[in-house]
Amino acid sequence: KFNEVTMAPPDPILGVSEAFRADTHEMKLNLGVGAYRTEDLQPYVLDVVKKAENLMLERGENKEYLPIEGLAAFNKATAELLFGAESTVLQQQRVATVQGLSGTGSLRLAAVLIERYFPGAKVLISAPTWGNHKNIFNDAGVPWSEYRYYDPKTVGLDFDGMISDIKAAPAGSFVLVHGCAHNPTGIDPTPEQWEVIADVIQEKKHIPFFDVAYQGFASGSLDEDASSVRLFADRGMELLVAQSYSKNLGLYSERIGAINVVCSSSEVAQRVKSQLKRIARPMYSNPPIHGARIVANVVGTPDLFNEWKEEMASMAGRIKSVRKKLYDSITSKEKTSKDWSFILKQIGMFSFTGLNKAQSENMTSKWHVYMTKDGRISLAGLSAAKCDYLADAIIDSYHN
Ligand code: PLP
Ligand code: TYF
Repeated sequence: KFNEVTMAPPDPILGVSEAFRADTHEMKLNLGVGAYRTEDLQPYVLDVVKKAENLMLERGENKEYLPIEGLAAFNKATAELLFGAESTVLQQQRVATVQGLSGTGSLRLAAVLIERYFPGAKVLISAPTWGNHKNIFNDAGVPWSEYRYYDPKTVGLDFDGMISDIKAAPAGSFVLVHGCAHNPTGIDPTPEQWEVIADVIQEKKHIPFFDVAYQGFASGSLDEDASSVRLFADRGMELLVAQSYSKNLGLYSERIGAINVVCSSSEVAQRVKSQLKRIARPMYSNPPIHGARIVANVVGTPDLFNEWKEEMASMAGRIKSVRKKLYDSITSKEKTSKDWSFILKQIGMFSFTGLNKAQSENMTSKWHVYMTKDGRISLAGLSAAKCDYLADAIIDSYHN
Protein backbone atom coordinates (compact mmCIF):
# COMPACT_ATOMS: atom_id res chain seq x y z
CA LYS A 1 0.00 0.00 0.00
CA PHE A 2 2.79 2.49 0.87
CA ASN A 3 4.05 1.76 -2.61
CA GLU A 4 1.72 4.49 -3.82
CA VAL A 5 3.42 7.20 -1.76
CA THR A 6 5.41 9.61 -3.91
CA MET A 7 8.63 11.37 -2.85
CA ALA A 8 8.03 14.74 -1.19
CA PRO A 9 10.13 17.68 -2.38
CA PRO A 10 12.86 18.84 0.06
CA ASP A 11 12.27 22.02 2.10
CA PRO A 12 13.78 24.85 0.01
CA ILE A 13 15.60 26.26 3.06
CA LEU A 14 16.45 23.24 5.22
CA GLY A 15 17.43 21.32 2.05
CA VAL A 16 20.31 23.79 1.51
CA SER A 17 22.06 22.51 4.65
CA GLU A 18 21.93 18.95 3.34
CA ALA A 19 23.63 20.00 0.10
CA PHE A 20 26.21 21.97 2.11
CA ARG A 21 27.12 18.94 4.23
CA ALA A 22 27.77 16.89 1.09
CA ASP A 23 30.25 19.48 -0.31
CA THR A 24 33.93 18.90 0.55
CA HIS A 25 35.39 22.18 -0.80
CA GLU A 26 37.49 24.05 1.79
CA MET A 27 35.97 27.47 1.08
CA LYS A 28 32.36 26.26 1.35
CA LEU A 29 30.01 28.60 3.19
CA ASN A 30 26.48 27.90 4.45
CA LEU A 31 24.33 31.02 4.19
CA GLY A 32 21.08 29.07 3.76
CA VAL A 33 19.24 28.54 6.99
CA GLY A 34 18.71 31.41 9.40
CA ALA A 35 20.60 30.19 12.45
CA TYR A 36 23.10 32.28 14.40
CA ARG A 37 26.77 31.28 14.26
CA THR A 38 29.74 32.67 16.15
CA GLU A 39 32.64 34.39 14.40
CA ASP A 40 34.15 30.85 14.13
CA LEU A 41 30.93 29.78 12.39
CA GLN A 42 29.95 27.49 15.26
CA PRO A 43 26.45 27.15 16.78
CA TYR A 44 26.01 29.24 19.92
CA VAL A 45 24.29 28.44 23.21
CA LEU A 46 23.68 31.67 25.15
CA ASP A 47 25.32 31.92 28.59
CA VAL A 48 21.98 32.96 30.11
CA VAL A 49 20.42 29.78 28.78
CA LYS A 50 23.11 27.67 30.48
CA LYS A 51 22.60 29.63 33.71
CA ALA A 52 18.84 29.20 33.57
CA GLU A 53 19.27 25.47 32.96
CA ASN A 54 21.61 25.23 35.98
CA LEU A 55 18.99 26.97 38.11
CA MET A 56 16.41 24.46 36.94
CA LEU A 57 18.69 21.53 37.86
CA GLU A 58 19.45 23.00 41.30
CA ARG A 59 15.77 23.41 42.01
CA GLY A 60 15.17 19.80 40.97
CA GLU A 61 12.09 20.75 38.99
CA ASN A 62 9.85 17.91 37.86
CA LYS A 63 8.70 16.91 34.38
CA GLU A 64 4.97 16.60 35.01
CA TYR A 65 2.59 17.55 32.20
CA LEU A 66 1.96 21.24 31.69
CA PRO A 67 -1.62 22.51 31.35
CA ILE A 68 -2.77 22.64 27.71
CA GLU A 69 -2.15 26.39 27.57
CA GLY A 70 1.43 26.00 28.77
CA LEU A 71 3.51 27.28 31.69
CA ALA A 72 1.76 30.20 33.44
CA ALA A 73 5.03 32.01 34.25
CA PHE A 74 6.08 31.73 30.59
CA ASN A 75 2.76 32.97 29.24
CA LYS A 76 2.90 36.00 31.53
CA ALA A 77 6.53 36.75 30.63
CA THR A 78 6.06 36.34 26.89
CA ALA A 79 3.00 38.63 26.72
CA GLU A 80 4.77 41.27 28.83
CA LEU A 81 7.88 41.18 26.63
CA LEU A 82 5.71 41.68 23.58
CA PHE A 83 3.16 44.30 24.66
CA GLY A 84 5.05 45.85 27.60
CA ALA A 85 4.16 45.06 31.24
CA GLU A 86 2.29 48.35 31.63
CA SER A 87 0.33 48.06 28.38
CA THR A 88 -3.41 48.73 28.33
CA VAL A 89 -4.20 45.41 26.63
CA LEU A 90 -2.57 43.45 29.47
CA GLN A 91 -3.96 45.63 32.25
CA GLN A 92 -7.44 45.10 30.82
CA GLN A 93 -6.72 41.35 30.47
CA ARG A 94 -7.73 41.44 26.83
CA VAL A 95 -5.01 39.07 25.58
CA ALA A 96 -5.46 35.31 25.18
CA THR A 97 -1.92 33.84 25.37
CA VAL A 98 -1.22 30.16 24.76
CA GLN A 99 2.24 28.56 24.66
CA GLY A 100 2.94 27.08 21.23
CA LEU A 101 5.48 24.85 19.53
CA SER A 102 7.72 27.77 18.65
CA GLY A 103 6.77 30.26 15.93
CA THR A 104 5.61 27.60 13.49
CA GLY A 105 3.33 25.80 15.94
CA SER A 106 1.90 29.10 17.19
CA LEU A 107 1.15 30.22 13.64
CA ARG A 108 -0.55 26.90 13.08
CA LEU A 109 -2.83 27.31 16.14
CA ALA A 110 -3.86 30.73 14.80
CA ALA A 111 -4.44 29.30 11.33
CA VAL A 112 -6.82 26.66 12.72
CA LEU A 113 -8.63 29.33 14.76
CA ILE A 114 -9.11 31.36 11.56
CA GLU A 115 -10.33 28.33 9.64
CA ARG A 116 -12.92 27.53 12.34
CA TYR A 117 -14.23 30.94 13.27
CA PHE A 118 -13.75 32.93 10.06
CA PRO A 119 -14.60 30.39 7.36
CA GLY A 120 -13.66 31.63 3.91
CA ALA A 121 -11.66 34.60 5.25
CA LYS A 122 -8.39 35.09 3.41
CA VAL A 123 -4.97 35.64 4.89
CA LEU A 124 -2.92 38.16 2.93
CA ILE A 125 0.78 37.37 2.90
CA SER A 126 3.67 39.42 1.57
CA ALA A 127 5.31 38.57 -1.76
CA PRO A 128 7.75 37.10 -0.91
CA THR A 129 7.46 35.71 2.59
CA TRP A 130 8.95 32.94 4.74
CA GLY A 131 8.23 29.79 2.69
CA ASN A 132 6.54 27.93 5.52
CA HIS A 133 3.68 30.47 5.77
CA LYS A 134 2.07 29.04 2.64
CA ASN A 135 2.45 25.46 3.92
CA ILE A 136 0.89 26.37 7.28
CA PHE A 137 -2.21 28.00 5.77
CA ASN A 138 -2.56 25.34 3.07
CA ASP A 139 -2.51 22.52 5.61
CA ALA A 140 -4.96 24.34 7.89
CA GLY A 141 -7.31 24.89 4.92
CA VAL A 142 -7.07 28.69 5.06
CA PRO A 143 -7.18 30.52 1.71
CA TRP A 144 -4.41 33.08 1.16
CA SER A 145 -3.27 35.55 -1.43
CA GLU A 146 -0.25 37.77 -1.78
CA TYR A 147 0.21 41.52 -1.43
CA ARG A 148 3.07 43.30 -3.15
CA TYR A 149 6.02 43.91 -0.85
CA TYR A 150 9.42 43.61 -2.53
CA ASP A 151 10.38 45.91 -5.38
CA PRO A 152 13.22 44.35 -7.41
CA LYS A 153 14.01 47.69 -9.08
CA THR A 154 15.02 49.34 -5.81
CA VAL A 155 15.68 46.15 -3.80
CA GLY A 156 13.36 47.96 -1.36
CA LEU A 157 9.74 48.08 -0.22
CA ASP A 158 6.94 48.47 -2.79
CA PHE A 159 4.92 50.50 -0.31
CA ASP A 160 2.31 51.81 -2.76
CA GLY A 161 1.75 48.30 -4.10
CA MET A 162 1.42 46.95 -0.57
CA ILE A 163 -1.15 49.57 0.44
CA SER A 164 -3.26 49.21 -2.69
CA ASP A 165 -3.32 45.40 -2.40
CA ILE A 166 -4.39 45.58 1.27
CA LYS A 167 -7.09 48.09 0.27
CA ALA A 168 -8.30 45.88 -2.57
CA ALA A 169 -8.71 42.76 -0.40
CA PRO A 170 -12.20 41.76 0.83
CA ALA A 171 -13.08 43.55 4.11
CA GLY A 172 -12.34 41.39 7.14
CA SER A 173 -9.26 39.68 5.71
CA PHE A 174 -6.30 38.81 7.92
CA VAL A 175 -3.12 40.71 7.03
CA LEU A 176 0.01 38.79 7.96
CA VAL A 177 2.97 41.09 8.60
CA HIS A 178 6.44 40.45 9.99
CA GLY A 179 6.81 42.41 13.25
CA CYS A 180 10.45 43.22 12.46
CA ALA A 181 13.29 41.95 10.28
CA HIS A 182 11.18 40.71 7.36
CA ASN A 183 12.19 37.23 6.19
CA PRO A 184 13.51 36.84 3.47
CA THR A 185 14.07 40.46 2.39
CA GLY A 186 15.37 42.22 5.53
CA ILE A 187 13.21 45.19 4.44
CA ASP A 188 10.85 46.69 7.04
CA PRO A 189 8.34 49.53 6.80
CA THR A 190 9.38 52.77 8.54
CA PRO A 191 7.41 53.89 11.64
CA GLU A 192 5.49 56.37 9.43
CA GLN A 193 4.68 53.59 6.95
CA TRP A 194 3.44 51.35 9.81
CA GLU A 195 0.96 54.11 10.75
CA VAL A 196 -0.41 54.16 7.20
CA ILE A 197 -0.61 50.35 7.14
CA ALA A 198 -2.59 50.48 10.41
CA ASP A 199 -4.92 53.16 8.96
CA VAL A 200 -5.74 51.02 5.94
CA ILE A 201 -6.22 47.85 7.98
CA GLN A 202 -8.60 49.73 10.31
CA GLU A 203 -10.54 51.32 7.45
CA LYS A 204 -11.02 47.96 5.78
CA LYS A 205 -11.89 46.18 9.05
CA HIS A 206 -9.09 43.71 8.39
CA ILE A 207 -7.42 41.87 11.27
CA PRO A 208 -3.65 42.29 11.64
CA PHE A 209 -1.69 39.09 12.20
CA PHE A 210 1.90 39.62 13.32
CA ASP A 211 4.65 37.05 12.99
CA VAL A 212 7.35 38.04 15.51
CA ALA A 213 10.32 35.70 15.11
CA TYR A 214 13.14 38.19 15.77
CA GLN A 215 12.19 40.38 18.76
CA GLY A 216 15.40 41.92 20.12
CA PHE A 217 17.46 40.21 17.47
CA ALA A 218 16.93 42.82 14.76
CA SER A 219 17.77 46.14 16.41
CA GLY A 220 19.27 44.64 19.56
CA SER A 221 16.40 46.14 21.62
CA LEU A 222 13.34 44.14 22.70
CA ASP A 223 11.15 47.24 22.96
CA GLU A 224 12.18 48.72 19.64
CA ASP A 225 11.52 45.46 17.80
CA ALA A 226 8.03 45.24 19.35
CA SER A 227 7.09 48.80 18.39
CA SER A 228 5.08 47.79 15.32
CA VAL A 229 2.90 45.41 17.37
CA ARG A 230 2.46 48.01 20.14
CA LEU A 231 1.44 50.69 17.65
CA PHE A 232 -1.47 48.48 16.52
CA ALA A 233 -2.38 47.34 20.06
CA ASP A 234 -2.44 50.97 21.27
CA ARG A 235 -5.05 51.76 18.65
CA GLY A 236 -7.43 49.36 20.40
CA MET A 237 -7.50 46.94 17.46
CA GLU A 238 -8.05 43.20 17.75
CA LEU A 239 -4.99 41.33 16.48
CA LEU A 240 -3.02 38.11 16.46
CA VAL A 241 0.67 37.76 17.29
CA ALA A 242 2.79 34.60 16.94
CA GLN A 243 6.11 34.67 18.85
CA SER A 244 9.24 32.55 18.62
CA TYR A 245 12.31 32.20 20.88
CA SER A 246 14.32 30.25 18.31
CA LYS A 247 16.54 33.18 17.31
CA ASN A 248 16.59 35.67 20.17
CA LEU A 249 17.38 33.03 22.82
CA GLY A 250 18.90 30.49 20.43
CA LEU A 251 16.31 27.88 21.49
CA TYR A 252 15.75 26.55 17.96
CA SER A 253 15.14 22.92 18.87
CA GLU A 254 13.34 23.53 22.18
CA ARG A 255 10.27 24.65 20.21
CA ILE A 256 9.20 27.50 22.43
CA GLY A 257 6.89 30.33 21.37
CA ALA A 258 3.35 31.59 21.87
CA ILE A 259 0.19 32.75 20.17
CA ASN A 260 -1.41 35.92 21.53
CA VAL A 261 -4.88 37.07 20.52
CA VAL A 262 -5.76 40.63 21.52
CA CYS A 263 -9.55 40.77 21.94
CA SER A 264 -12.13 43.49 22.56
CA SER A 265 -12.72 42.46 26.21
CA SER A 266 -11.35 40.10 28.85
CA GLU A 267 -14.46 37.99 28.54
CA VAL A 268 -13.87 37.50 24.79
CA ALA A 269 -10.22 36.71 25.49
CA GLN A 270 -11.24 33.92 27.87
CA ARG A 271 -13.47 32.35 25.23
CA VAL A 272 -10.77 32.62 22.56
CA LYS A 273 -8.24 31.02 24.91
CA SER A 274 -10.61 28.13 25.59
CA GLN A 275 -10.86 27.51 21.84
CA LEU A 276 -7.09 27.67 21.32
CA LYS A 277 -6.73 24.99 24.01
CA ARG A 278 -9.36 22.91 22.28
CA ILE A 279 -7.35 23.15 19.05
CA ALA A 280 -4.08 22.17 20.77
CA ARG A 281 -5.49 19.19 22.65
CA PRO A 282 -5.91 16.70 19.76
CA MET A 283 -2.72 17.95 18.02
CA TYR A 284 -0.13 17.52 20.79
CA SER A 285 -2.12 17.61 24.07
CA ASN A 286 0.23 19.93 25.95
CA PRO A 287 3.48 21.73 25.14
CA PRO A 288 7.07 20.96 26.24
CA ILE A 289 8.25 22.46 29.54
CA HIS A 290 12.01 22.89 29.13
CA GLY A 291 12.13 25.93 26.85
CA ALA A 292 9.21 27.56 28.67
CA ARG A 293 11.09 27.37 31.96
CA ILE A 294 14.24 28.79 30.37
CA VAL A 295 12.34 31.82 29.06
CA ALA A 296 10.45 32.29 32.36
CA ASN A 297 13.69 32.11 34.36
CA VAL A 298 15.64 34.42 32.07
CA VAL A 299 12.91 37.05 31.95
CA GLY A 300 11.98 36.63 35.63
CA THR A 301 15.52 36.90 37.09
CA PRO A 302 16.75 40.53 36.81
CA ASP A 303 20.44 39.59 36.46
CA LEU A 304 19.72 37.04 33.77
CA PHE A 305 17.33 39.38 31.99
CA ASN A 306 20.02 42.06 31.76
CA GLU A 307 22.60 39.55 30.63
CA TRP A 308 20.23 38.27 27.94
CA LYS A 309 19.79 41.79 26.59
CA GLU A 310 23.58 42.13 26.38
CA GLU A 311 24.05 38.80 24.62
CA MET A 312 21.25 39.59 22.21
CA ALA A 313 22.73 42.99 21.44
CA SER A 314 26.07 41.35 20.78
CA MET A 315 24.54 38.80 18.37
CA ALA A 316 22.69 41.62 16.58
CA GLY A 317 25.93 43.65 16.61
CA ARG A 318 27.99 40.87 15.04
CA ILE A 319 25.46 40.56 12.23
CA LYS A 320 25.48 44.32 11.68
CA SER A 321 29.26 44.36 11.56
CA VAL A 322 29.53 41.61 8.91
CA ARG A 323 26.78 43.40 6.96
CA LYS A 324 28.94 46.53 6.91
CA LYS A 325 32.11 44.60 6.11
CA LEU A 326 30.42 42.78 3.24
CA TYR A 327 29.19 46.11 1.86
CA ASP A 328 32.69 47.61 2.14
CA SER A 329 34.26 44.61 0.41
CA ILE A 330 31.74 44.66 -2.43
CA THR A 331 31.99 48.41 -3.03
CA SER A 332 35.80 48.34 -2.99
CA LYS A 333 35.83 45.61 -5.65
CA GLU A 334 32.86 46.71 -7.82
CA LYS A 335 33.99 48.26 -11.13
CA THR A 336 30.58 49.59 -12.24
CA SER A 337 28.41 52.32 -10.71
CA LYS A 338 25.92 49.83 -9.28
CA ASP A 339 24.46 51.02 -5.98
CA TRP A 340 24.82 48.36 -3.25
CA SER A 341 23.54 50.53 -0.39
CA PHE A 342 20.44 48.33 -0.02
CA ILE A 343 22.65 45.89 1.87
CA LEU A 344 23.11 48.48 4.63
CA LYS A 345 19.44 49.47 4.68
CA GLN A 346 18.20 45.93 5.32
CA ILE A 347 17.94 44.72 8.89
CA GLY A 348 18.03 41.44 10.78
CA MET A 349 19.58 38.14 10.00
CA PHE A 350 19.10 38.18 6.24
CA SER A 351 20.15 40.11 3.22
CA PHE A 352 18.26 39.92 -0.04
CA THR A 353 21.06 40.31 -2.57
CA GLY A 354 18.90 40.84 -5.64
CA LEU A 355 20.66 37.85 -7.28
CA ASN A 356 18.24 35.91 -9.46
CA LYS A 357 17.87 32.13 -9.58
CA ALA A 358 20.65 31.53 -12.14
CA GLN A 359 23.00 33.91 -10.32
CA SER A 360 22.20 32.23 -6.99
CA GLU A 361 22.96 28.88 -8.59
CA ASN A 362 26.32 30.25 -9.77
CA MET A 363 27.08 31.20 -6.16
CA THR A 364 26.75 27.56 -5.18
CA SER A 365 28.09 25.70 -8.21
CA LYS A 366 31.14 27.92 -8.80
CA TRP A 367 31.82 29.45 -5.37
CA HIS A 368 30.46 26.81 -2.95
CA VAL A 369 28.33 29.46 -1.25
CA TYR A 370 25.10 27.76 -0.18
CA MET A 371 22.01 29.99 -0.14
CA THR A 372 18.37 29.88 -1.14
CA LYS A 373 17.53 30.35 -4.83
CA ASP A 374 15.58 33.54 -4.16
CA GLY A 375 18.87 35.40 -3.61
CA ARG A 376 18.65 35.45 0.19
CA ILE A 377 21.80 35.07 2.30
CA SER A 378 21.86 34.55 6.05
CA LEU A 379 24.43 36.99 7.43
CA ALA A 380 24.30 35.06 10.70
CA GLY A 381 26.31 32.36 8.92
CA LEU A 382 29.01 34.80 7.75
CA SER A 383 32.25 35.73 9.54
CA ALA A 384 34.44 38.81 9.03
CA ALA A 385 37.14 36.51 7.60
CA LYS A 386 34.82 35.30 4.81
CA CYS A 387 33.46 38.70 3.71
CA ASP A 388 36.10 39.21 1.02
CA TYR A 389 35.51 35.80 -0.53
CA LEU A 390 31.74 36.32 -0.45
CA ALA A 391 32.11 39.75 -2.08
CA ASP A 392 34.07 38.17 -4.97
CA ALA A 393 31.38 35.51 -5.35
CA ILE A 394 28.52 38.05 -5.36
CA ILE A 395 30.16 40.39 -7.87
CA ASP A 396 31.10 37.51 -10.17
CA SER A 397 27.59 36.06 -9.99
CA TYR A 398 25.92 39.43 -10.43
CA HIS A 399 27.81 40.21 -13.63
CA ASN A 400 27.38 36.68 -14.89
N1 PLP B 1 8.35 33.15 11.09
C1 PLP B 1 9.43 33.61 10.47
C2 PLP B 1 9.30 34.84 9.63
C3 PLP B 1 10.65 32.96 10.59
O1 PLP B 1 11.71 33.45 9.95
C4 PLP B 1 10.73 31.80 11.38
C5 PLP B 1 12.00 31.09 11.46
O2 PLP B 1 12.80 31.50 12.19
C6 PLP B 1 9.58 31.39 12.06
C7 PLP B 1 8.42 32.07 11.87
C8 PLP B 1 9.47 30.25 13.00
O3 PLP B 1 10.51 29.52 13.36
P1 PLP B 1 10.37 28.56 14.63
O4 PLP B 1 9.23 27.65 14.35
O5 PLP B 1 11.66 27.89 14.74
O6 PLP B 1 10.09 29.45 15.79
O1 TYF C 1 14.05 31.20 7.18
C1 TYF C 1 14.84 30.56 7.88
O2 TYF C 1 15.95 30.21 7.46
C2 TYF C 1 14.46 30.25 9.32
C3 TYF C 1 14.63 28.81 9.69
O3 TYF C 1 11.14 25.05 7.35
C4 TYF C 1 13.69 27.84 9.08
O4 TYF C 1 13.19 30.72 9.52
C5 TYF C 1 13.71 27.57 7.74
C6 TYF C 1 12.88 26.64 7.16
C7 TYF C 1 11.99 25.95 7.94
C8 TYF C 1 11.97 26.19 9.30
C9 TYF C 1 12.81 27.13 9.87
